[in-house]
Amino acid sequence: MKLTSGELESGVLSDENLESARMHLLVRGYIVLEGVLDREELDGIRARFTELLGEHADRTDPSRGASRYGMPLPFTPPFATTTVVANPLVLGLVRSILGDDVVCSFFASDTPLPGSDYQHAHSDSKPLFPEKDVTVPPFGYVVNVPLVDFRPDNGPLEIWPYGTHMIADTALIPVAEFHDIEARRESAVGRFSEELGPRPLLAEAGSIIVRDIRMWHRGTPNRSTEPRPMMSMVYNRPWYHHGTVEIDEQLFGELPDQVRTLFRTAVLR
Ligand SMILES: O=C(O)CCC(=O)C(=O)O
Repeated sequence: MKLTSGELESGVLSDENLESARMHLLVRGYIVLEGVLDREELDGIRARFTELLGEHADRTDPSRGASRYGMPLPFTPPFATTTVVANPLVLGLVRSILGDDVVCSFFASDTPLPGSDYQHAHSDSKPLFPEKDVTVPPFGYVVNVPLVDFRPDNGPLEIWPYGTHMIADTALIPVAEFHDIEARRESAVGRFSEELGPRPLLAEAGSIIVRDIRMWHRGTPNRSTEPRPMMSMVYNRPWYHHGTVEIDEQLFGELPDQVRTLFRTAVLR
């Protein structure tokens, strides 16, 4: 969704764009807000990210399939700025569906390196009520910040935006597990996900992707020569937790109110 300069400056979506973005999230399960972060801020984030990823990859094996790193991020600038973690455009949209009391319970990143492979289609959350085939209203959104353009050749995220976030049959929900990746591809759900066909999510750096935590998606092979870094956060209703965000206690006390509120369930160190 292209935003007007007025929306970008005020941090408030017009009534029309808010309604449209909400419909995209509710029906298709995702929306891309274009041009939210400026180049200068992105350059700073990417530069520090590249240093951290190099150190991380030297001491850790890939955690999300071949040559694909899920790397935690320190809750400090240049990553944890108000623009990134409490972006008013993103929060306005997310709160309009999840309620004003959302929390952020996950702060990390996903990076396929050259040599990465397809993941199997997966949802980022387990069924909330595994004993019942029920679908419930949205309870969490993943917010992804591409730090480079997502191009067809550099391992863009692929998504199944056909209502896969609203599937009620718990047997059909492919939860993210990467130890049995091949078996899952051969499963009925794996075959069906191929038949249905995913869509590459091409997005320019500076865009922010908001997607229902349940929507099927997968990582794809990065065939370029550079990493394809992306920040990943989860905003959710306060009773759901996706992970643990760790924040330095002193820094937490100094955060602007709107950020501290969002991270009120963080573990202070
Ligand atoms: O790296 C990506 O593009 C997607 C990663 C992902 O979905 C995952 O590891 O759960």
